[in-house]
Amino acid sequence: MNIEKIKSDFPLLSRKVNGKQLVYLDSAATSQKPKQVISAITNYYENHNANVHRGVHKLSEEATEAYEGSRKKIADFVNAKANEMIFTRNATEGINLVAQSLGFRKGDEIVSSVMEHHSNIVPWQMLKSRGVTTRFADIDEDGILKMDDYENLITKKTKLIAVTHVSNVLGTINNVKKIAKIAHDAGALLLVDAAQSVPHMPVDVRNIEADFLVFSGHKMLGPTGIGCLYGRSELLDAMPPFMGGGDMIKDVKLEGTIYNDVPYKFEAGTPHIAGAVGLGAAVDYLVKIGMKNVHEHEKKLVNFATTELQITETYGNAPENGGIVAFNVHGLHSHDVASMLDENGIAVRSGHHCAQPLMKRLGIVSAARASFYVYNDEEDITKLSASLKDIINLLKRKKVV
Ligand code: 7TS
Repeated sequence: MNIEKIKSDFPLLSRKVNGKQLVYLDSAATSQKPKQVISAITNYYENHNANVHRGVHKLSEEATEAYEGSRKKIADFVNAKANEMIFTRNATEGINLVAQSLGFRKGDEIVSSVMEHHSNIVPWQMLKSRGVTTRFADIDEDGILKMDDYENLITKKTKLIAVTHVSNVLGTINNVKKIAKIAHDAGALLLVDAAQSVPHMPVDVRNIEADFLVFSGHKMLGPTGIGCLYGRSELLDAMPPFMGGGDMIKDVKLEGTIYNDVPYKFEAGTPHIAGAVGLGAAVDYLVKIGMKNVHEHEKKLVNFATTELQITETYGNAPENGGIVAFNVHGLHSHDVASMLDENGIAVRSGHHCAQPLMKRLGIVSAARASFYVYNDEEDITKLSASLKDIINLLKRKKVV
């Protein structure tokens, strides 16, 4: 991978922050966008903009072709079929769609885990009002999910296991294929939160045997406001729609409505057409680099960062890590660390990372986090560790630590 060349595709990466060259290490929150994605969106609005699936006029045909072409491209990217790929706003909406439409009933059980993002906890907890119970698998000291816990928590009543493919804090890559087997052996379904995996490594929904899988476009070089839910056809066919309105119908009479086929049944209203086009361009960009190369590149970066950041306290020690390192400087709140790094133009996230139960499990209130992508290199990490060393030294001199 030619990182210099890749970096030059991202206009924002050339800007300065606080008078310093920007070092962007917050791609787990959202990635930057290459000019290829930005120009695909501009080109769509300048030359093809119209509503989809409605008119027979030329522009509407072109917009529909662009929208459906992107769906096919994105489906291929994770080895799904186009009609198994529903456009949502983001990963969060995909999880909520399944929670609301899968038909959970009183007495049903769900198994989530302590390492989930809130979006893979709260939608399940919200089903409590329907009499649904959610239990949580634990992690070990290395930040790896305890497989025994799944065996112990799963019962005849378990309808679904919901698990993240890659932790947005620890970076742990979970063995979701193994969890799929545990779920299926018990007659339960598996939902994989792939928000941190699809952007960074090859993901094949058939190989991991996921029944549902969600991800967000904005974390994979695409625009905000567009994401995807993959679902096995027979499951999606049997599920009622999440929202009603235009485009999700075949026939509407005042007496009742016949719904459209999947995926349209789940896409009520005018969709984010430009977003889908932008995400399609992002997938083209990633395919050109090759997802194996992306993963290998990030593995190298995370190994380098783990060594460099030994001056701090880091969390998680899984052998397979998806390009994320969370850390704390002793005696300092992560927001203060992130603010000091920002003064040097270094962008890292701080706080609870929408994973408060995980923070509690780790015995901390917050952490700083560096997350890597295709445009990062070892020099970015060296700048981070040099700044951290300065912070530590400075504060030691002031005897704050
Ligand atoms: N699941 C995981 C594992 C995530 O990391 C995130 C976002 C989501 C779901 C939700 O994605 P959304 O696009 O629907 O909001 N994670 C983060 C993060 O780590 N920092 O900011 C957002």
